[in-house]
Amino acid sequence: MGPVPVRPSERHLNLRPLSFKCLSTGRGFQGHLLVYTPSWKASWTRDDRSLWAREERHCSGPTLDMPVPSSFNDVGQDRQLRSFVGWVWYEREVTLPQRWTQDLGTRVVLRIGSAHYYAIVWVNGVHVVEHEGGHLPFEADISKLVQSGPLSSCRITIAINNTLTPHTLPPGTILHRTDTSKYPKGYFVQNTNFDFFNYAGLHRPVLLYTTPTTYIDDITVTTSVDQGTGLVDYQIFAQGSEHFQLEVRLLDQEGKVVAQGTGCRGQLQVPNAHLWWPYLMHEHPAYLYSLEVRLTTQTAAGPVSDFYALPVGIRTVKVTERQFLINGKPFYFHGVNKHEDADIRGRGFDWALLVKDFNLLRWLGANAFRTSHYPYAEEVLQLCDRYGIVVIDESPGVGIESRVWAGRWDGEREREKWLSRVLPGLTSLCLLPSVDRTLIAHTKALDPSRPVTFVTNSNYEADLGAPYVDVICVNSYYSWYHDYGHLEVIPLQLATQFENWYRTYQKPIIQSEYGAGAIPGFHQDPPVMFSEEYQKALLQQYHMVLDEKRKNYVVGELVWNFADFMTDQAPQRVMGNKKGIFTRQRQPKAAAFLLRERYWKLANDTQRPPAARGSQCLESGLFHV
Ligand code: BDP
Repeated sequence: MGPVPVRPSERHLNLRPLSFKCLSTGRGFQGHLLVYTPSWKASWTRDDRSLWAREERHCSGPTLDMPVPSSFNDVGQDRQLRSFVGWVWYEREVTLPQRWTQDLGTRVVLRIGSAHYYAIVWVNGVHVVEHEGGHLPFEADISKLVQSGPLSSCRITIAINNTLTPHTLPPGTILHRTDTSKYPKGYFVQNTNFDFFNYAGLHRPVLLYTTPTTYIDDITVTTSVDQGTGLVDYQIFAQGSEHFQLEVRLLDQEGKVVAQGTGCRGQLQVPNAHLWWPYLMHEHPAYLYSLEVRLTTQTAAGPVSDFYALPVGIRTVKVTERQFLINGKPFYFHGVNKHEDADIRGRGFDWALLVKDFNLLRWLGANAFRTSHYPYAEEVLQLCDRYGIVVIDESPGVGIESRVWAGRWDGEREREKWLSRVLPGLTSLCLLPSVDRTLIAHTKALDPSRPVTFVTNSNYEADLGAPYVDVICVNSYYSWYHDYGHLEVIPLQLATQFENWYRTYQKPIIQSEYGAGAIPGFHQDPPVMFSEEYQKALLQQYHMVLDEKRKNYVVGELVWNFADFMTDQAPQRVMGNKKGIFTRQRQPKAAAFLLRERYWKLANDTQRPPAARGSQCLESGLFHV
């Protein structure tokens, strides 16, 4: 087992997951998924982690029932569990189908959607993989382990450490309190430099699936358009053998094959392509083709296939000095910043919550959101493709301190390692002069078809990231974090903000955050801070300036925040951050109705397709007034 970099404490917590849930990976043919029913026991203890790896859990004390996916923090009644920092143990035993364990032509994979923050995984007591970073999936081929013995059962053990250090993403520090007149011996707290609760656990689905031993490992697709013909460039990465055939077909929404090819790399051409449009920009938005990839290998037992179907939207995204263009047409972002956050489940993935959030986005008329402050579950992005929502996808680099990361920037290997963790998004980074250029260049090399941005709070004169980005994203909290209560200064301050940034960089600007806290049910007129009226009035002051500047170079507005969310406890936070326009339970505050009216008006004014103008409210519910 490799070294574990984060070991602040000897505290351990043992959890049994409720169920490793499964979801469709899109695999047909030989792909199989196991869905497990709940079977578990639980409680927690401080204990030696080697006990679990040695199968001596009976010595480790009681364990606690634990659902997966979920954060562990809010499901219990124990105060220590809520703010626990250290190693947490998950385990469950599953029975595999016979073919999985006996057919050596089957590859069995354990996939973990996300484990926050550092994870070590064992299968049947054998260490299989370690992973750092709480927001991206990872997997391990466990075929050898489950196919080597007579057992058809498989014991999955996952140890997670949620400690954040100056070298994690996001970073944090452990503060040791050594004054024994105030704190017990060994007392420490986790300190963070960001404004959301450090939820931890198995946050996304954990699943087992199979492929043949020669399989499709990855598919990269980029699209462009040439005079109405959609161009779909694909690259397929296969593993397991060099002898295979690859067939590629592109199907439209009626299931008709519109283009096909062979081999690992190629271009499919689609005459009169249906383009993918954001849902308020076209009468038939979010059009997705299906790219079907079939890999076939000849074996002694006959041909064996692996198969994957990937939804593909054909679209182009470009930026000019004043505009953000989708398929060559100006796009204005009217949306929200979000968090993966809800009652009880914390940051745990939940389909019901996700679908509710998407219904609220449509109710609002929001056409975009930012995945503040980390990459979200892939199911979220897939739904955006299906609903026609534009995403600003953020890296987990919020709160990085330049001086700490500067020291880590030596050497090519270290740089590559760091980049791979910071990507796929590139926002909210406190960038260094040398790092930002390299990071942005690296991001663009990975995907030249997408613009790159960086969300800044800083002064236009002091900013180090703006020269290298395609779009400038600026946050400001006028009349909230200063000039408390003085809403009348917003128009002047905001107009000055935009003018300074545009004069300096001549790039399109998005107001990437603005907002005010409102405790639901608090009313005061004339408005005072924390009342619903103040939140509404502050947004209105911003809107006056946005309406003026969007005629020139402002290409979007994203309110902070979609919903109230949990933070660390602090005197300026009232059971979390209350800048949501919805409550944490997804009920509208007064500001939500204001934004709803505004966003539908913006949709009608700026993006409504000509054919739909004039009708008050289409059957499809796409356009409201
Ligand atoms: C912004 C941060 C965000 C905070 C917000 C606030 O990006 O994470 O929650 O301020 O203070 O600058 O509400």
